[in-house]
Amino acid sequence: MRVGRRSQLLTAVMMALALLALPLAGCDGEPAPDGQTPTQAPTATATPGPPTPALTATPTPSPSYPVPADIAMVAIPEGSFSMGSEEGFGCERPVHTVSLSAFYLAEKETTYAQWMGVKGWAEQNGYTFNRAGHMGARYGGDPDENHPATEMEWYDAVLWCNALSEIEGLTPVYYTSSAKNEVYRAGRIDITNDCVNWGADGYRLPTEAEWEYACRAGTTTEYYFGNTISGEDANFLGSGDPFDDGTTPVGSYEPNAWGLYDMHGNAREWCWDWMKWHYYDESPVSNPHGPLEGGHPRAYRGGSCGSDYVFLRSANRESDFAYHVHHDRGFRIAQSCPVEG
Ligand SMILES: [Ca+2]
Ligand SMILES: [Ca+2]
Repeated sequence: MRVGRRSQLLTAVMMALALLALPLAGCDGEPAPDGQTPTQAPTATATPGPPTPALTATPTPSPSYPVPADIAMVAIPEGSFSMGSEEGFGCERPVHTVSLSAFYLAEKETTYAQWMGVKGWAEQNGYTFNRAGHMGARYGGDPDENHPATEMEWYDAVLWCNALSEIEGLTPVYYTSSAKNEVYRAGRIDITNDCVNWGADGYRLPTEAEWEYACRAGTTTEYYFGNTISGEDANFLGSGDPFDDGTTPVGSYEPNAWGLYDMHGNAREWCWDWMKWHYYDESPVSNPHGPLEGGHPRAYRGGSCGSDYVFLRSANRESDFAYHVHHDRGFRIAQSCPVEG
């Protein structure tokens, strides 16, 4: 009898361990954020400990996210605006005129559900991401899949744009070299402006100029709703929302005049440009794409749920190395308009 009961126990333990190992298999090869290695499942020959709830608990399967059917894009009109601020940090000066062609910008930050849907397809189709990404901010509240995706490198945001382009049968924007004969699908490549097909109909990150122009939506004040900010306007550090210092679901606050949500706060947003402190001294007037030479961190905009409100200003510029992740940094996508003629 004792042998029989022990055999039954071992069988149950092995079945439970096999079930436990399933989610790990689904994460095969994905480094966890911050370089953590997923915990290895114990082997079936390990000495079984006392019976645990795992023997009877129903394992939660890894959620499967479909490819997003439609990501709402807002048509941003061509026009000129005064970029920068004389009141802000030195990198925001001088205020200078910039003219932009019409383009599209995503109505909202990329959500975790969208991130996972595209990434899942991409990993079955030749893409390799550097990070897994994360559901909302790591600190504060209890985020769900409608929170912004966070914890992706700049490289990953660019790869994701290319993957979405390929899903939709559009021409990818980013290539591994200036020859533009190989679509950028893996790794960390410090692609330059001449590796970009700016006229392609695929998805891309906005430039800093596009981002600020779209955020302002015709306003010249510090924020698109005026010169002061409250917790009613946006999600920033200490703003009083239910998620405390974490992200809120995308689109939780009033949009700007052009219908764009969360341009101030929630997730910080990667832009295309290399961040050069004095770039505004040399920026071209028409469709600036940032410095031509590398060796700079990449720009991101808008501040976040973890930012003091001063970092949410329309003109505020921040930057980080392309291989870094931040617990409340994500992105939103842009798309060039077809060039007529
Ligand atoms: Ca907040
Ligand atoms: Ca944002």
